[in-house]
Amino acid sequence: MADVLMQERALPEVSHTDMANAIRVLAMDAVQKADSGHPGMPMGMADVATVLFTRFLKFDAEHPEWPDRDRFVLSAGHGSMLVYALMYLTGYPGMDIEQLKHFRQLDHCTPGHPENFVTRGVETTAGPLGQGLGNAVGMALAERLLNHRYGDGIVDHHTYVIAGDGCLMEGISHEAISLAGHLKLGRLIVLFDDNQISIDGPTSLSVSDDQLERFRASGWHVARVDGHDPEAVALAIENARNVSDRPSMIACRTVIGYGAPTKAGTAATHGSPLGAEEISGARERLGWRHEPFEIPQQLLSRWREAGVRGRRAYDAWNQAAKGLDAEGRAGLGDPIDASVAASIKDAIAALKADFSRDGAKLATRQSSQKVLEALLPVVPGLLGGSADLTGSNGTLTKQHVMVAPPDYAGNYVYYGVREHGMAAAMNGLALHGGFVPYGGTFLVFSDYCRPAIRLSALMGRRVIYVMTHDSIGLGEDGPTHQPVEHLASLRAMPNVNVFRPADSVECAECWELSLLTPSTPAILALSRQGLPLLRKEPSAANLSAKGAYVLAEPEGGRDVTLLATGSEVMLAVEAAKALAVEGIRAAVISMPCWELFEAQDKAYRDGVLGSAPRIAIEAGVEFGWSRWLGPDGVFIGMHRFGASAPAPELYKKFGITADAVVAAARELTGKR
Ligand SMILES: Cc1ncc(C[n+]2csc(CCOP(=O)(O)OP(=O)(O)O)c2C)c(N)n1
Repeated sequence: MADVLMQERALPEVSHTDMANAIRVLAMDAVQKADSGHPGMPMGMADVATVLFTRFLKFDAEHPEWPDRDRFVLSAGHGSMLVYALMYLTGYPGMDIEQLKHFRQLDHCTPGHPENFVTRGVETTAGPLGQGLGNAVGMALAERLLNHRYGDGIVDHHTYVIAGDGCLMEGISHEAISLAGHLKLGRLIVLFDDNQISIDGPTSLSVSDDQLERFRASGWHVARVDGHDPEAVALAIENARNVSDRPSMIACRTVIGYGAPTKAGTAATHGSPLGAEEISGARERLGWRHEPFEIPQQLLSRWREAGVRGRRAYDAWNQAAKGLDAEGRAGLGDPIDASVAASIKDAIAALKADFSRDGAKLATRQSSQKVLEALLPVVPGLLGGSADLTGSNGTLTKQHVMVAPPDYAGNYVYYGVREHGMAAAMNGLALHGGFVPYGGTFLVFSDYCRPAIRLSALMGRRVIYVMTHDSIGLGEDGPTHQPVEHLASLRAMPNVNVFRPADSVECAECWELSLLTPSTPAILALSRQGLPLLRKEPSAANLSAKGAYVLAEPEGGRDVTLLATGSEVMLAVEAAKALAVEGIRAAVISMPCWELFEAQDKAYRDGVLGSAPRIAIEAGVEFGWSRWLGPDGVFIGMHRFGASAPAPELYKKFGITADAVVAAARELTGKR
């Protein structure tokens, strides 16, 4: 190995190996300086990455937001130094050598794992293994859908992924691979870092899959190459690019920590600094005579040339894009520009008036479907779907067309029973630009989406989770399907708006808020069972926008305040009426979104909550309610898992009734 490296170094011209070695030394030196990190993977995949970035990847380092760039996803995010080294070498804005010297340090753009919201040019946040692969499926799907809408002149790019053994061991990889194969995503190319090592040691300790057969079985084109043979890697990528009807996976056999004299090929290089002695030995083996963080000018120039390789394509694209109108341009980025936002508001206002006039009792999942009927014509970027619960979730409308590869004319994805894959793909769709993805499943299965929901939140992406069957109110399916802790657990996650509308009008308002909040994902927790219309007075204002509001205020001051969300607001209304007969003055507060309420100023919150004793009603667990109830409040809800029975019986059995609220109010106010 060293002989070959030395021989190439002797050539006057900058060789492939010199270029790859630049990545290797930057990775090992940065990890050493940080005293933490993962040098092995970048050192092992340096050859593959060099081939990709110098010969294939369509990008212009100076313009990381170019909509028609190839997407590069490092799913094996622990190898983040690979991306940072590539970005520095090719000349991405802001990625100077100081950033590499401050790898993993506060206020620098080189965090431990790649974060798209920290580092300009990083496509996605990757760290939880397999998520990047799942995102890439969404990105590659977005490309095909936009290609259909815009044509090759505007949208024509590939999505490349580097995934490791860990990514492929994760369950999500199955869903992602299966979905990509089904969707025939021919522009998706996965470079598998087949180094046969993970943290615990050789992968033979824990996995015996034939990965090539596995991908092949899901309809992929597959190949195996020596990941240190640049020509073989190049040929494999070339071949993969020529396969248009299937995604491709290239298993690149590599040596983890390539170049390290004693640790190469072992788990010791995976996640720890190599140490001064090993690094000096690696320098020797690689024939690298330069100081840490010093890249010789000639070599840096060659890399910078790679960074501008795409300039002509970039210029040509800009020329072609001049033909696009404002709507066309918006359709490649955030599809909700000011004019679409205005149309959304108009459509929602009209629909709310209809709902109020009509007065129908509807499950909020049905209201949501009606909202979608109204929204689809005004938001061309809305991309619907469900994880095999289309009819139950109400996610499909008459205006939807199924995405049916190789025809990408559609706007509805049958994600199949792949909740996790759906959620990760939706992140990719949202990251790519051009789409506002929404996808349905039962609220209880938000657990199956949770790692991806967390990344929607962390990355600040507008992904809308349509989660129906939101409580024991789903009835006979029983406790496995009845979420009780889910609202609380989702509310615990930062930067997620958990909406639980009480009726059709609130449902429309919550959809509007979900769409008009670009940096926060939304969970729409919707009922299976019919709910009466509570907002009978038409109001143009979006009352849900403040998260909670006074739905009914008694005359002459409050004796008690009833707080409720979703299907339990009607119980609060009923109880308030019964209490009024007894002379107990109860206010009803609807709280469709705690997060938005929390964001209001104290005066507003205090005004809504009032100073009277409080009762909260929600068919979920109490966890979290204490912040609104105060020390003396009473919670009426679930204290255990549910049961299988018709919904009205369950509400009775678990004591979530207007009568129970009335009794609690009498007790609390001392008025019996
Ligand atoms: C979901 C998840 N589980 C666990 C980890 C911790 N982790 C980081 S890297 C890694 C091993 C990955 O092995 P491999 O993909 O072969 O990477 P390599 O050793 O080749 O760098 C693990 C378990 C993680 N990042 N994400």
